Amino acid sequence: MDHGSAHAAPFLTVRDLRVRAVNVPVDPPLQTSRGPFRLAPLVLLDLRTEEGVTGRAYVFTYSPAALGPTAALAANLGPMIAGERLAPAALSRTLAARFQLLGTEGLLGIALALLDMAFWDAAARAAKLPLARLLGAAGDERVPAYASLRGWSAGDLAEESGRAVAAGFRAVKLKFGHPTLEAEREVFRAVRSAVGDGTDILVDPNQFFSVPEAIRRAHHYADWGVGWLEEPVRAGDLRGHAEVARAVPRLPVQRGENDWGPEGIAASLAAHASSLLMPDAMKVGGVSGWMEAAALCKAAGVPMSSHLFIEISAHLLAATAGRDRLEWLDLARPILAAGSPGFAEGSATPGDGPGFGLEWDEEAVARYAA
Ligand code: SMN
Ligand code: MG
Repeated sequence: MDHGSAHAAPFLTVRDLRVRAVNVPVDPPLQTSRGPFRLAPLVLLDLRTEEGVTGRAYVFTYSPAALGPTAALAANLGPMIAGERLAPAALSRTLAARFQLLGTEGLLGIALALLDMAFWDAAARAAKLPLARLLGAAGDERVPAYASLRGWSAGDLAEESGRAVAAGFRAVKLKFGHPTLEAEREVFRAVRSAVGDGTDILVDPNQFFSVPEAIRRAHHYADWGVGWLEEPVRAGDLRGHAEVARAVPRLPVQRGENDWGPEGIAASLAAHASSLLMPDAMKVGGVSGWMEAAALCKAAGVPMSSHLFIEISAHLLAATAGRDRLEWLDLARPILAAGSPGFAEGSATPGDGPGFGLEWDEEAVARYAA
């Protein structure tokens, strides 16, 4: 029997990094209980190899104040890996180990995740495989997606949610954390009347409440039929999340977007902080961190959703055994010429090109250069 070549394909070799910083308009602005996002500060990476394959990825630094420092950190990593063979998980581990004493959370963690995502993109492109297939998926998986809405008022959200359902979404997420429960009841009723009973309505107060207030409101949310309550209290308060989850078992508590690495996900699981988890592809440590976290969630029986980063998250969730839902909040679209997931009948599908398919819209990148 012909076993094909007895030798594996040769590794790519890292040449250098092209790092660019952009402030992309968020239009319409994304409203949260912590204030509006009118700009999405993104660091774009082209990881170039001696073999001519380029891996592409981006990260979101939340604040323009963090944009320059994160871009500088990413650029500083280039000379540390130039000439190295590009084995994605191994190279990420080796690089992270160089910062054991500094610690790999915060902006350095974001820069390391940026490189990890680009490593895996380059490896998949070289293998001529979509990232999902390189990770073992069939590649044609359909990942249920929800529309993460940007509005704040009852009127705006009723209109926005109606458009989302008309576009095919079967679930929407509202930013909550209004000063009064009455205001949230008004918002919920307006959205419910806009989307009908067949659409899940999820809510995300972005860490707005104290534990007692979160429990008080959660009882009402459960009566309304809210699909999940995301980050009701301070993100790092695992015990507080667990208290809310225990107090109102009818209402699934969701968290995870602010957990650093698989270690952060492991801590949440150990604390039984929530019945659902949604790691952020960036903060969890890129593809390598995601796959480790996915194994933890699967073993614990906790369904796993994504946070932002729709392009790579479609591939990651396709390859995630215990997947739940993809958050569709498309911040990078203004600077992309390609790479958006497919969407049909309420589900996202990973692109079928090599890697996870990002191509920059160079004219837009120049326009929004920081
Ligand atoms: C969110 C995250 C990042 C920026 C704005 C809003 C929100 C979400 O927590 O889950 O999308
Ligand atoms: Mg959130």
